[in-house]
Amino acid sequence: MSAVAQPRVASASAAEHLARALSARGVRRIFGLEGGHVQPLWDHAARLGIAIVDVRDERAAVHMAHAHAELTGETGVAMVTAGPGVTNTVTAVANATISGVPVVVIGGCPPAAQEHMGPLQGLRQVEIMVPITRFARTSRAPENAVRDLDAAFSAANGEGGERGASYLEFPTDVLRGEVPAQLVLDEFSAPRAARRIAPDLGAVQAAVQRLWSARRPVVITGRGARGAERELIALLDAVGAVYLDTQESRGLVPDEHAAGVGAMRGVVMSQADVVLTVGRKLDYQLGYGSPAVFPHATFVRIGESAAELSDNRRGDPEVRATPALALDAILRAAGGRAPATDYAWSAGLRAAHAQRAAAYGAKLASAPAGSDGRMHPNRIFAAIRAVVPDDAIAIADGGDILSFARLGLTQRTYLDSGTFGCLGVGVPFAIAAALAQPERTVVAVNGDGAFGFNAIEIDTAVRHNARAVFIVANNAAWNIERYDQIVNYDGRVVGTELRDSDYAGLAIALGAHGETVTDTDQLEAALRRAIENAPALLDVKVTRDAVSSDGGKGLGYVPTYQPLNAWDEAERRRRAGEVTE
Ligand SMILES: Cc1ncc(C[n+]2csc(CCOP(=O)(O)OP(=O)(O)O)c2C)c(N)n1
Ligand SMILES: [Mg+2]
Repeated sequence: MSAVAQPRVASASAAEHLARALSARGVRRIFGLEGGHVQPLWDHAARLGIAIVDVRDERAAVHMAHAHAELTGETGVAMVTAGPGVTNTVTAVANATISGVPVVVIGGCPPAAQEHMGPLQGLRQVEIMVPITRFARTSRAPENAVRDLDAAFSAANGEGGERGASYLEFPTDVLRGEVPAQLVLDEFSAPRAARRIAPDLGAVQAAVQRLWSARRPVVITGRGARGAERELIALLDAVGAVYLDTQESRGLVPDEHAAGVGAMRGVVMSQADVVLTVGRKLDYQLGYGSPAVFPHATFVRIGESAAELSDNRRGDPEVRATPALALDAILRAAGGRAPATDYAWSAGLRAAHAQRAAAYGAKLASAPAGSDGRMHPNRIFAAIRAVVPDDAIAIADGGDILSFARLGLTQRTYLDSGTFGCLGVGVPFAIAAALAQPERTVVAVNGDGAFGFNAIEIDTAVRHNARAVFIVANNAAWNIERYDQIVNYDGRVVGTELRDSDYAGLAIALGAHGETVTDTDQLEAALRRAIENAPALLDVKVTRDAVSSDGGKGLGYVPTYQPLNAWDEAERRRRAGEVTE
């Protein structure tokens, strides 16, 4: 076959090549805030029909790119201008990296001829971004711009490491630089298939040995397990293991599945003899895997990266692989082998779980008002259970309210403030969700404190017709912190009270539908109207008196060794040489 020369554009600016590369990669939407430094690329992206979601603060753009990536499986893309445009993204960039979500942030910076001369919006931005990204680079040669963009996408998607945010900046003169078409290789803008790492067979056999000889096996999943639903369920069935999900992997295994024992989390952790982690770090949410929290357990670990395989507790074995492939290989290697699982133990846990979960659900709708006469926050979740479909996208952000939401919301698609505890994600996450999947209902439950960070983005929701429902659980306080001051600092409440502001009025002023709800009887109807008239906000006046699970367990206090008081005490006993039972 003889090579046929393809017709090519003779030459174009780096900005035009970059816009084409983004389009060729399948990028259909960019979140950002304009500035002259990035305008050449902004303009070419728009000319190619890439939708630009223009926000009011760059942090929100990166939160939106994060949620977009979470919900679509694509790489989220944000574009921000030099200087404050870049520094405004820091919190959201760190959050994406800590959450392991692939986001590419494209920044601007001054032209080379002005470098070190005191230019407008000049700053050593890459140095700020290095510790909070997987990749941070200035692209200095126009002919390498598309290659650098490809490298940023690869790093964000975890090629050779963990997933997270990439930061790539272009000086404005580089964006304007002309690049002959033959210098831009197609391979740098070709979409890539998701990475798949096959397991080592020795490790697979060792995992079978461990799992099939366990008496009390527990499987715990994290973000890395997404995409392995089928294999995960098959393994749970084959081993008869019980299952704990975490917020990162919510919805992987349906609630009805016989392995689910989420309401018995503490008991399960204290009794397990073999714990299989799948794509999950043993971070603070899992007591760092400490023997104080898992006194009888050894660990088997499956994951693609070191962080999921060996943080805090070593696995025996550690199966480094894409979880779906590892689980599948384990199942094949086990064949029809009978597990040693104590089925009376797992059945007992399951029954106790079912009873607890049902009792919890039944109590939501009768949760008592506080001494201030305001409703219990759980009334919000009773109304959501009654009105919002299970296939909706649920989002939670805040302190106490996040703790209530984790138990109150039942939707399988769920996003929240995450391990970074990143207050402020609720509004931008909901907007990106509504834009990515306009056919689904999107409900975000926010504390009044958390809501404030990105409240102005309701303006963005209105301008882009992002039909999300924002619920503000308004207790006029940063309440989980206020509770900590009351309990642990002799009641000296300082800087944790807020105004009982009119958030419905705020939403209306920004062009959205807004209602204040003070009466529990009005909640369901108001929620229906909000869904109908979205974008919409419900300002629900809730009591400060309700103590959340996180608040009650000491999360706000920040104990020394562990995130929760009970685990911290167990850790102290372990350090003192006492035996934990
Ligand atoms: C950006 C940020 N600032 C501060 C905190 C500390 N913090 C955690 S929860 C919380 C209170 C949140 O208040 P609100 O959103 O109103 O929820 P509530 O506890 O009142 O339900 C604070 C200040 C944080 N996690 N993130
Ligand atoms: Mg509050």
